[in-house]
Amino acid sequence: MILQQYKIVFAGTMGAGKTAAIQTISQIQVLSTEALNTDTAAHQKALTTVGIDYGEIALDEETKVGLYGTPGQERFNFMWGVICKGALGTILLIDHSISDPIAALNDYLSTFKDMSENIIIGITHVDEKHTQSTAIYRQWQDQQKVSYPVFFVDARVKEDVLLMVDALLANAEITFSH
Ligand SMILES: Nc1nc2c(ncn2[C@@H]2O[C@H](COP(=O)(O)OP(=O)(O)OP(=O)(O)O)[C@@H](O)[C@H]2O)c(=O)[nH]1
Ligand SMILES: [Mg+2]
Repeated sequence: MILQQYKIVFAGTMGAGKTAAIQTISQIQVLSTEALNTDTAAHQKALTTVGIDYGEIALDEETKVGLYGTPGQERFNFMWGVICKGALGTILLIDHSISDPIAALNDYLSTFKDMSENIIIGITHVDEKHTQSTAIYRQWQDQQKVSYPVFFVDARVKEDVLLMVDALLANAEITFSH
């Protein structure tokens, strides 16, 4: 019997792996709203989320987590607040392979911190060839007034995504239990 249902949100840059992350861990068939990508200047990929992704994972017999994916493109930012309502927290995914991931991180974080109190950051696409080192995130962390956990993950790898979900839920318990 399900006694508790939580909601968590996957947000972040276009192509970072929000839809992939939900597909990787969901125990139900993921409901996706992907359409042909017309913004190939922003990203080359064929499909992009234009509405919402929805998946589910059971933590135990009594606890279910709803997994909500946002569209990455800024033109859909009016939907972000709606999707974040009532969520335990947000996993912010940033694609390391884009030209300025730190600018993107600052940009998305400044928007999402007003909609979500509990945020953790996942840096994706670190397996690809890059000109920039991952040390930029350590430097970024050192400059923040609030400390945000940063994970280097591959959204296609189940253990990586589960690690972030666990971290977000653990953080939520700390944030919400008092
Ligand atoms: N090489 C590599 N590919 C990844 C990684 N994470 C995700 N991908 C792939 O990147 C592509 C884009 O991922 P999506 O899940 O569509 O990205 P999204 O964040 O949902 O993008 P939008 O819906 O357009 O905002 C997919 O082919 C994923 O399988 C990663 O860490 N490394
Ligand atoms: Mg998507």
